[in-house]
Amino acid sequence: MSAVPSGAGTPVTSPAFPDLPAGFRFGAATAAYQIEGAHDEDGRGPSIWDTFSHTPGRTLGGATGDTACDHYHRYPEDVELLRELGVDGYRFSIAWPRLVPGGTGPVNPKGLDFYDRLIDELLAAGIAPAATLYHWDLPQALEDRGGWRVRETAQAFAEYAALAAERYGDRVERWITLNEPFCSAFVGYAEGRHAPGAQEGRGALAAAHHLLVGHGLAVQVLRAAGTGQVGITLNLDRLHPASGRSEDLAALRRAEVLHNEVWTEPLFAGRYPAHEAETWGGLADGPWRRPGDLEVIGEPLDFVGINFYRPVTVEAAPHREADPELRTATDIGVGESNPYGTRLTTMGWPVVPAAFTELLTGLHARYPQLPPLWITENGSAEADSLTPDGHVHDPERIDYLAGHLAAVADAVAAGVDVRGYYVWSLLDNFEWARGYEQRFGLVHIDYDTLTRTPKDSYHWYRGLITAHRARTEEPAR
Ligand code: IFM
Repeated sequence: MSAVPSGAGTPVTSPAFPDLPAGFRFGAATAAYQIEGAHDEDGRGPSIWDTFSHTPGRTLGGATGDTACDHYHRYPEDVELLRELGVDGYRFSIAWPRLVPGGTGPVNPKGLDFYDRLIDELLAAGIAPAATLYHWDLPQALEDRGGWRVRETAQAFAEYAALAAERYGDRVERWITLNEPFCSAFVGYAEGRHAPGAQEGRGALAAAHHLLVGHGLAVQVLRAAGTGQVGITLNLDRLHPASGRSEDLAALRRAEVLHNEVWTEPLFAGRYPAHEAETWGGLADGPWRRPGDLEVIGEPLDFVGINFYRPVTVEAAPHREADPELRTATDIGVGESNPYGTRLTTMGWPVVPAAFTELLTGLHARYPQLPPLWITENGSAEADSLTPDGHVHDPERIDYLAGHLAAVADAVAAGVDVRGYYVWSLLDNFEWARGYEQRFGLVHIDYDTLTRTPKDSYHWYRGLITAHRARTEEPAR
């Protein structure tokens, strides 16, 4: 056990710090719609998440990102929190509708200025910026023209990427084209739990493909602009069958395609998944695929970002008979039970760090030529509250983070090249359809006053970073 000082001088007793290699980098992550607010300010256009969250019944309690954490106005305070935290890097996302309100066409100078200010503030604080170009906030105007169902959106994404690269390419260390395209395609267009709230099998598969094409085109323009490192962030899943029943094992095979191989096979092996026809029938090889697409999608990358939270249990689920196309994309159930017998976070997610090691080592074994990995998100939502002494005591989050960092260290020890880790999230924020009840932050947000209060986990993470540097620094000559 080690003890690190909290901000108020109270020692925070923590589990042992993980044994990560010298040069391993630590950071924190956020995303634009979840923290910025200022949804209609300074020329920002509407995104699909503005439309979705303003539609009654779509988000918990009707929550929207209109104000969120008001980061748009309070970013200097947030950068100061990052500086105090001692992180090497900060992963944020650029809001496409702030830069190009209509998705294509006129550019918004005030939107461009905002990220200039943020990036410069980060650099002045000695923090390396990592920018995600697409964290789910598609300009509504593009959705009105078909959204990710149509190829034009991939082209528009590349144009927006070129704009961002030209403006910020000299200062952003790491570029992430897409965040979790699984959610954009399948949660957004098949399940409908996320914006744009569609329930279409065909639309979801076309969206998955066009997201990948958009990614590849964006890599090309980022390279042409001579930017820093370029990669993509995937939320690959460590899947387990709910039982040994043949139906569940067949569902597991389909889920491997849906959750993982639909992304990894085109990106890292230059082919479509071998078992895709079993998963989607005739829809798998849809007309959205064109000759040459696999070459675009497979553009070489400098790194791959991995977001991990929990393992997933798969069980066969009843088909949705109403729509044969839809059922092909949604007939795989995520088990409700917790076969791991471990604690659940407030998201209802089982805490199983060993599954993280398994995911990383499994990926490495399957694609040995993979570029270095960065953990671009990992963290837990807990039932945090501000105590009368002005603190937020969150031992569960400290335990979660320590366990998952140790799991990363185990993967590194097993030969996986992992270069860094961004905790999700710097701030409590808008957790999409779950609104503001789920708190993932190292920093507590009072949504009435927007006051920021670092939690115990913030102080613990700061201590971990300091201890890591002290342990791994070269002795002075
Ligand atoms: O809040 C999200 C984030 O936007 C994407 N990855 C998962 C997080 C927690 O659900």
